[in-house]
Amino acid sequence: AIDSTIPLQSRNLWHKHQVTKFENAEEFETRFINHVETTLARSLYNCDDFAAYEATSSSLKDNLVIDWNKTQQRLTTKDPKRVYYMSLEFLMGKALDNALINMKISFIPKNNGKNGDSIKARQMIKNSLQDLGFNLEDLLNQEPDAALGNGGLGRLAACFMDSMSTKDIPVWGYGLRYKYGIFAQKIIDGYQIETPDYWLTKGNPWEIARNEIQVPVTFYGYVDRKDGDTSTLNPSQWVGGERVLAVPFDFPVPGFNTTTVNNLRLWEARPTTEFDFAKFNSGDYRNSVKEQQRAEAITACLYPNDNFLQGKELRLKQQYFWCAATLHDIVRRFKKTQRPWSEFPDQVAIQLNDTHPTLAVVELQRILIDLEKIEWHEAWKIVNGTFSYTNHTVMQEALEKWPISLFGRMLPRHLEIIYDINWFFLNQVEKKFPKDVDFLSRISLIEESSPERQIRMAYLAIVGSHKVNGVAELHSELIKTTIFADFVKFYGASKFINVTNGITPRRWLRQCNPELSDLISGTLNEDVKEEYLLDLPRLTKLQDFVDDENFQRKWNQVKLNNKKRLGNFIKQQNNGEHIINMDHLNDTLIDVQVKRIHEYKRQQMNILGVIHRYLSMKNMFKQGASFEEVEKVYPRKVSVFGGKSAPGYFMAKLIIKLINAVAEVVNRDSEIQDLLKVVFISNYNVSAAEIIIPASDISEHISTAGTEASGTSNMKFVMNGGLIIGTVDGANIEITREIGEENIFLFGNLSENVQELRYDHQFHKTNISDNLQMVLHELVIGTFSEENTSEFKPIWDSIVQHGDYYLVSDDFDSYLATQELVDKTFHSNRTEWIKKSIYSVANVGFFSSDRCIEEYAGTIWNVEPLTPE
Ligand code: B1H
Ligand code: IMP
Repeated sequence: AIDSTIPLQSRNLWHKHQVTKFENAEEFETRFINHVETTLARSLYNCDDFAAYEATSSSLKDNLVIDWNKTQQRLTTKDPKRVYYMSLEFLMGKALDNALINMKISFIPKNNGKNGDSIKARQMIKNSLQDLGFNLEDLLNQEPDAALGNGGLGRLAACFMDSMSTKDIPVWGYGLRYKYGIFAQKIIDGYQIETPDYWLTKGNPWEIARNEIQVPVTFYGYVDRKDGDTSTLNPSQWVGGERVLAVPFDFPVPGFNTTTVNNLRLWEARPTTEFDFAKFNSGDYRNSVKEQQRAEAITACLYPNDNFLQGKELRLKQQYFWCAATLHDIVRRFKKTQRPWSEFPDQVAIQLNDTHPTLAVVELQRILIDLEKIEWHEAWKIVNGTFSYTNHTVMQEALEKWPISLFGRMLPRHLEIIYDINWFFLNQVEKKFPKDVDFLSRISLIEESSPERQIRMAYLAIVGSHKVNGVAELHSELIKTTIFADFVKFYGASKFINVTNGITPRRWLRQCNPELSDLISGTLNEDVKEEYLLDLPRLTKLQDFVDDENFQRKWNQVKLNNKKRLGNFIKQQNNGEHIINMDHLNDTLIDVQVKRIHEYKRQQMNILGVIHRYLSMKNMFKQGASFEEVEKVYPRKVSVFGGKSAPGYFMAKLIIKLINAVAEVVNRDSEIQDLLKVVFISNYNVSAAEIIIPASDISEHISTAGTEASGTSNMKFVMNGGLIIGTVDGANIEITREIGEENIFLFGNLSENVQELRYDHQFHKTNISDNLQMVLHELVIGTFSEENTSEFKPIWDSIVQHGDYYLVSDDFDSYLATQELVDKTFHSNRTEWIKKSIYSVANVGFFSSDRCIEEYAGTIWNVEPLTPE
């Protein structure tokens, strides 16, 4: 075969033996046993749960790969415009259950299936596994989470991949295949301890290693220019020093109820050279493998920071490695079509998920001018038409900047190109705003800071893109008026748009909450097809059932069952001991705050609120109140926390310790009994979220106004029938608009007041209310830190002494008042509560990531679905 395609005369044979998908139980069972015997080299005598998980996954993957091939062939033949979604994080979670749910098959049942009868793929496989001697749920638990991300940003990328496949959008996701994902969190003596997450220990049946593809990537070195050629605008040769190889691993991403299967391509770094035998033989063992390890280090670890820039050299190396390999692949694919370069932006849309992939802008410009010899401005027009950038945060400490010296050493040619981009850009600015030196220096891609000049990656991303978007309405307004205001002044406002985030209802309703989704599909008469999962606004029909008592009862029962599931999960984490009273679940308010631990997300305010409740209860007891009397004022409540702190984030780690210390005191207080419990769930991740979220009665989204760009778990909780307490921030605002303000508990200062309040704190002492005073006092007398009374002093300091940047003192009293209202609503009028819950779910449709993807496709990418025939 020439050119790796099969000659025409041989193709009939290929077609005759075409590989087919399994389409019923028997075929699945055959495939399963096949994989056990051949892929795994095992048999019915040594097939444990893990082997069965692998065989099931491999069987399903076979089906997906067949559709994957068809999807890719269709793309090659039709050659429509494709989207490339570049993200350094993809928090995919588990793949098996998701594949079972998304697979487009309604099978004929195995026994006495009547004509027209059908059964969903998941149920069929569950039954088959039962017959083969396995329990599906146990097999699902065998799979480690693919946790290649920190939090919202990474999970958003995963939801988008699901929606793009579901909506038949031609997309390739590109990222890195970290050997270690986000660390696993252990809590020891109340402190967070990080342990490595080596998720590939037992292999990964969901990936396809493309060992035969090896893309060389270089770093460091110097720029070689012909004698006398001084212009950096002319084609120049970058002679790299260090050289590594990028090898892709492909992950099929199935859509729901479609045969479109898109690709997520994650790169792994490999050494180019064999290890050095000479050094090895001379006894220099350590240095003999050094170069190899240096290469492998590039994709070894995910950086575990959320909303924070660490600025390490290895991180920049990761970014360039990934951008170079990805651009190489995209350009190769484009060149296969032999179209003229001017058509590149009509064929390729590259979305930058935050500034992490901004080097791709520079790399494409370099490819065009240095390798393809295209004139600078022509090249830049192509680049600008190709890229678009999503901003996810306005927090200063998260905005990427790279020191010139580090950058220039690693990527000398790229630095020249950035200077040239900046030069042309500032020229245009100067033309529009002549002689405004201050403006020029503010808007420059280079920050003239001490000790050293830095490249502002967000500015580079803006200049290199044709569209910039924020992730919720308030956030998109804020970027226009604060961090990017100068760019709005220069470009006008139309370059900056909003696309409010969304989540996939397949994972965040169907998969995590089977009982609720069954109740919904039954009620909507969509038992088999579950069309609402493709068209979430259909949920509004649930409004017709808000007053139906029978429906309300069922709705409440589902929540109760999910609370039981959570109770058992917590028991498991606590070595079999129940913290929660399982007999009282229906009248226990489960209050949840699970997300990355960050001062701006204000877990500290939550735990201070818990302490306030505890102290008030103790006071009542002290004054002679009976248990029943206390219960009347402070009915049963469990405060659930969960989340990881960045390993180097002192305050976040201290907040974790405080939560655990409070839990320690409260949970063993015999007077309080089960009226109040505090639980810190360790190692919060996607799989834990799937258990926690469906169980919550109320969840907390209480960031300082203006700091949380969007939040996406707020949407997940609402989708699962939980109410929320929140500040007027991020997507909380649009959630309020969609579900109605009577169905959400909002409190606190508005973002337009934040600046002024912070300013005030700088000049006047923080105004501490009596409530807050009472709580803070306990922090510094050692109520929760007997051994080291000053342990929590830094939390006290940050509020009282250091200007209370996150405005806990300004919001605390209204937070407490709102909590009181929550209690009252839950305990004194449960029917009202249930109605709010139903009403909220009925109106959550807007937050499907399908809607989001349609907005991106229409307003930014200009791509259309490629529907399978
Ligand atoms: C979000 C990040 C982030 N915003 C830097 N920014 C990172 C920034 O490793 N880094 O350097 C990692 C992550 N993550 C989150 O994005 C926002 O805080 C959420 O509000 C938002 O919902 C989410 C998705 O848009
Ligand atoms: P790539 O775009 O070259 O990376 O190819 C991606 C996938 O598209 C391949 O693995 C094939 O499944 C499919 N593909 C590539 N080239 C062809 C072709 O010429 N005909 C049909 N399918 C193709």
